[in-house]
Amino acid sequence: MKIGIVCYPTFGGSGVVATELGMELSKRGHEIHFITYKQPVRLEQLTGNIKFHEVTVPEYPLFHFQPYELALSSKLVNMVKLHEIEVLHVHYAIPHAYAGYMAKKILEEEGIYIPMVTTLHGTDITLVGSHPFYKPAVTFSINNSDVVTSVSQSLKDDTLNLFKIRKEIEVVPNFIDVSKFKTGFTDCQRSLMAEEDEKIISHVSNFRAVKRITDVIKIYYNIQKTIKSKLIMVGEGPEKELAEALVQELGIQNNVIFLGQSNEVDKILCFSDLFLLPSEKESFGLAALEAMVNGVPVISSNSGGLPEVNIHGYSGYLSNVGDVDEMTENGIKILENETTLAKFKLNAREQAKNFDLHKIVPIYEALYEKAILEIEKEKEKAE
Ligand code: GMT
Repeated sequence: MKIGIVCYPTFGGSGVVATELGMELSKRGHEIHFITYKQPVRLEQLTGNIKFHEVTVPEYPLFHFQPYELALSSKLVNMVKLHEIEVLHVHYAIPHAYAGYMAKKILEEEGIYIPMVTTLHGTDITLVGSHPFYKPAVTFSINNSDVVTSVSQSLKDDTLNLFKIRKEIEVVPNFIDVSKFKTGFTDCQRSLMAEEDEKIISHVSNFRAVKRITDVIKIYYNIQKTIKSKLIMVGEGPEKELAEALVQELGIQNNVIFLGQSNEVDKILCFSDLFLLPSEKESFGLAALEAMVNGVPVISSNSGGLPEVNIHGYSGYLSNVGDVDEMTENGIKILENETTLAKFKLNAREQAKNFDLHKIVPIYEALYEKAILEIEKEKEKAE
């Protein structure tokens, strides 16, 4: 199949999932066209089978806001025609599903029928999408997609509660390439980060308020009173300065390392002993899955889709949002005993196997095939 993928090309989970999906689909023989404003960060290499088409928005002084959706719709129309793309897969409803729908309708005028698969990722529904400014457009785009998927049952439930949805929503969980982590990294240089008798605790996110990174610092502060350890913070975002200030205030600056944005998250996770994700909201928690596949147990909140990923008492523990004390206790429970830690590490990896890309990617392929067949019938009816 010739598949057009629209996503955010940045470090966010939705862009990562879209990129990994495109790369795997190309390995399975499909022709993939990424259509976005920048080459996705995890897109390792462009090949004969993976192409990147940049959406540019010409600056014009009259526009206070540059019309990205319009530029994206036009680019989609042009690329579908030029490369004979058969299906569009848009990740994140805003504004991708809206722009995709416009492209679909423009193409229809020319007798080209193309289905659009929309994947809902979380904040496009729970934080941004449900805002009155966007709600009518998001509702419309979801109802007018040919196929709608959500990355967890919890996100599906939220979507049905927040919007008037007529469309069936298929739950297709996020995934990870388990085989990539079979042997682990041989250059896992733990000694660069911590002393031999120290445990390593980590957190990876975009440091937005929803991630509650001050809770991460507080949990670590409490744990390090009992367990000799270091905290590695990976990412950039609006709450970073607040977290840095809290680290100073608590006097733990020698034990907390802010690494900034990294393309080598797996190298950090491979020597981590515990991963913290106390988010206010998390439709899935891809960061938790990335930790687990590296054999890192997860202390998380029980918000959104996290209970579908992290299993309480098995791959880690879950607590109510903001319950720093319980998260601390559970973290210590895992770290204080080497046998317990080894068991949780093993379990974390086992649990991650349920989300192996070889199980999930065929589900997307089947959805594309079904959508193409349906649109062909629609075209026949129209002719
Ligand atoms: O977590 C973020 O703020 C980024 C956001 C995104 O769209 O990139 O992540 C969302 O999508 C990820 C991939 O499906 C999920 O794993 C995250 O849980 C979800 N974030 C939230 O729901 C807050």
